[in-house]
Amino acid sequence: EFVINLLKHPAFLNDTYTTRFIDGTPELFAFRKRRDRATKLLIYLADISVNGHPETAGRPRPPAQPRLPVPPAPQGEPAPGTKQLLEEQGAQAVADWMLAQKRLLITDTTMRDGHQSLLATRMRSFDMIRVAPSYAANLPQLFSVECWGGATFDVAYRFLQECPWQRLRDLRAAMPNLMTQMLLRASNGVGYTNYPDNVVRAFVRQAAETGVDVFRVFDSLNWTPNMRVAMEAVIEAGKLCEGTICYTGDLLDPARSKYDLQYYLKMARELREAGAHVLGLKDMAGLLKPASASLLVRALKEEIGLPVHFHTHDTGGIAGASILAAAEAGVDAVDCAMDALSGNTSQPTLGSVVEALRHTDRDTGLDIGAIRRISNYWEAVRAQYAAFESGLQAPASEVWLHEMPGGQFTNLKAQARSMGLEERWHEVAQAYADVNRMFGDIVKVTPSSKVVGDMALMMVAQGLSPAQVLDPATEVAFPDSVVDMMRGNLGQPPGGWPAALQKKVLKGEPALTGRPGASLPAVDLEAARAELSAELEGRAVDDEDLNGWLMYPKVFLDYMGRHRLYGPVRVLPTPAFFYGMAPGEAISAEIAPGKTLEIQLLTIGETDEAGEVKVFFELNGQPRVIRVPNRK
Ligand code: BTN
Ligand code: 3PY
Ligand code: ZN
Repeated sequence: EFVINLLKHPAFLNDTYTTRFIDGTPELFAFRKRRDRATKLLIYLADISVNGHPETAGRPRPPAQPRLPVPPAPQGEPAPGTKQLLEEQGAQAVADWMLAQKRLLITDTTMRDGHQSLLATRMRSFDMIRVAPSYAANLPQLFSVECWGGATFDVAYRFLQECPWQRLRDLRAAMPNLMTQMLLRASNGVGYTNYPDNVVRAFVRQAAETGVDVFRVFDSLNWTPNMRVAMEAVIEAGKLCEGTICYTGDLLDPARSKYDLQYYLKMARELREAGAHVLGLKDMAGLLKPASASLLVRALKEEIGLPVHFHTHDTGGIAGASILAAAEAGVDAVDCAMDALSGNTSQPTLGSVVEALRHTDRDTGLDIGAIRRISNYWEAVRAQYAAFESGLQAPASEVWLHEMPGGQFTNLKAQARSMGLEERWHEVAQAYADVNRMFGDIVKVTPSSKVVGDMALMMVAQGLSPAQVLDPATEVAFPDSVVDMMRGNLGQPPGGWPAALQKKVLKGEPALTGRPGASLPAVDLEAARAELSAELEGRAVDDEDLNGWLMYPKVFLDYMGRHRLYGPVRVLPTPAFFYGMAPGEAISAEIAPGKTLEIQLLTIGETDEAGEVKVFFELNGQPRVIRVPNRK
């Protein structure tokens, strides 16, 4: 039986402060008032039903008669899995066990990279937590479930109005036999720039305590000195440290010799020396072709001796072949996404990899029927997120031109759309490739990929050619992120930054060549806690909130402000959260274990002279009227 901790912050009933967000809304909300959680949810539902959700306006809508997502029934109690091995014997034992397996081990990425790469990271905890018990009971042979980190952390606070820590805690509890996995950007934490060492350490400690078992640690420039603080913290916490190589370039192309086999082997040795239990091979853009996968995996297995865990994206349409080549070459584990959230910029198709290896010596041992039933659930979930689909219709070999990470592709496309550049997408792709060359051919993965994307969009928007950017006589207003990276604030690429461009960007200012964390002063964590508590008008600040605020101060405070106003919106079903309710519609929302609200929207009134609308509900059988401003 799984107790899902649905309410982490019951103390929020104590309503005493307002925020910038509320400042931006009409007078109705501009006074301080104590309201109970149910009323807050009704205010949210009334507001969205009248005004729509800002994120779904003008976007495609789910089908009118959608199939409801019903998670498959858990078949019996969850059998012991990798989580028990980790708890009972430790991280090294997990690595040894991996090496001893004949079968190909599989990580399911649906709850992290799958939706990050297909649905702009917008999947809500509600849809994950419901199916997690089915994973535990029906797929106990999974190596791990990637469900945290990367972009999910700030998107949870920023766009989904939910606490990422609570998501982790709830998933952890619902899958007691499976290792949870996160993506950690080393010194960049789950953010976009380097943080002080003690902030990185505190974050890792908290993530381990709240529920992460496997940490995939990478650096956006493949600079191992910048990975050690995070890796050491993982090891100290007793969790599995996957020291990770990001793959870029083309292993077999003599013209791209910067990233040749020796480059990867050298990095792998450094990661082993830094204490990695497992070697991650992260092909974030999906560039590793089958023949290269075979060569690289074989070499890493022979020379390094650590288990190898391969991650790729199907943007070019042949990543399944790379997975099978890697499996043939002896890779220990691979990442796949459940069928309904796989393919294109996401991971290769989990069920198809399982089928391809059935009755071979790398048979995964996973139950294909269980996979299909879970995928059917995800298919119905995905339909509810129609607003966040990228519109990408097919895989494309263009990925080998631009080399954009799968997790960035749809995002950059949305950014291009918002700048009116969607029709010029192929120019953006070419500019992205040009910027990479100007920057010296770098690893492009968050956050370095964002810098390249910012620069590419700027060049297309302003009609700047690479020659103009490089010309010392042409004035160029570089994006802040470019200046920051050239200052050395993300660390050093192999061979340093191209000197002439760096000089132009920095206008003669000096650049850092050491590790940023070595010169960033440590944050006094208790003073920070006191400062945050003061910002929250004296509310007690726990370690999770403190770590959230240290990563994203403004995003966190905005989240807290909205939480005060709207309450625990994460308990709302996804269609109600994104589209509100239609007259006559009814939903249930479990605001605490065993405490369920039955909410029916009866009618929406006319807008009065004050510009307000009365929305009539029935809450647990009792009539309730909520007034909200009509902002349309
Ligand atoms: C977001 O910040 O976009 C997600 C949280 C929900 C914000 C609510 S939706 C109704 C109201 N109108 C807005 O523009 N924002 C809030
Ligand atoms: C992230 O850092 O969010 C990524 O997915 C990188 O691939
Ligand atoms: Zn990825």
